[in-house]
Amino acid sequence: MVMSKIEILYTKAESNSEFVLLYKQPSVLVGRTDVVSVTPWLAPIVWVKTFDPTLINFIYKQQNITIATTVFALGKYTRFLKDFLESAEQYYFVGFRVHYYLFTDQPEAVPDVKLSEEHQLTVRKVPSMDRWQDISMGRMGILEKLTKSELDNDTDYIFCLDVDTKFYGPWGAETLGRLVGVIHPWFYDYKRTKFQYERRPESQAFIPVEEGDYYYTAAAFGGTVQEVYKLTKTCREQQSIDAAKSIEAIWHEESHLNKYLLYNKPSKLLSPEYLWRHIDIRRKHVKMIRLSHVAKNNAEVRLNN
Ligand code: UD2
Repeated sequence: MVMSKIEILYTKAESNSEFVLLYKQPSVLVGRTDVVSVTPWLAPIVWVKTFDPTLINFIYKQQNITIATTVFALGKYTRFLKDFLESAEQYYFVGFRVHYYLFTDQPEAVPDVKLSEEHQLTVRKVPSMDRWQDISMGRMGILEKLTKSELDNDTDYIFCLDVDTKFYGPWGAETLGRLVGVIHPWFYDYKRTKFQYERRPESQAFIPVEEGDYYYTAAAFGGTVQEVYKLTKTCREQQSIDAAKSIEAIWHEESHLNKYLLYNKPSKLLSPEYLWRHIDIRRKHVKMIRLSHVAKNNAEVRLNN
């Protein structure tokens, strides 16, 4: 049989009435070589053309999974919700069960976006806060509570995403894993000594200059519900210890996330395709932009500076 494009055929074989699965043969010799697609601890780093999306989505489809997805929009950040949700409906886990949990201080400002049949949205009201840093860090405690006991029983995986983002390409089952980190779009080609980890030993987020694997973004992370519970609980606890000592890590919860992922290695890493700088910025290794930050004027959109 000649296949003009990669396709999955799930049919009854004529010979023995067993089901067969047909798709392009994988190769051990031919594949993408311009980027590294595995970590030193053998976790995949996901880039376009290192996997077959049709095949992966097909495999996970059999498992009837649900993916919780959290997003926070407080203060003026509610303005990002429309683009975020509309673009997610176009590209994010299309055909899979997704339950968005949207945390906001203004439920009345949540736009009415038409969701596909498999996707649902729950809006949860949270108190307003005065400092954007507290909003950003406070997410860890709210996510800890959510993942501990407040999710639907059938939830398998969860992703936690920044709201000032927009999808431009498919984000599917290739991103699923036990503990998933996303490589930060600004630092992926930096030496570890230049990563903006917290360098003050007094902080719980401290990472010595000679340590570090990658610099991960806090704008997107995920995994199984149990793993994300452990991650968010630890980060919340570490932030509280710092607060009691009047220390705030350089990049807030992102610094604590980086500390956690250094000593609790992610089982899968997503390349900067999965959280890019801006749709108009291009770099040769990033051949597809799936989710990107949108431009924002921090001074105008934040409550404080
Ligand atoms: C970086 C991180 C972000 C977070 C922050 C902490 C990247 C790409 N992003 O982004 O994840 O770690 O640094 O320093 O690494 N929010 C509101 N209302 C506000 C302020 C924030 O809802 O008034 C929420 C919202 O979901 C937003 C998130 O908090 O997406 C992070 O805030 P940010 O996007 O302003 O942080 P930023 O761009 O410095």
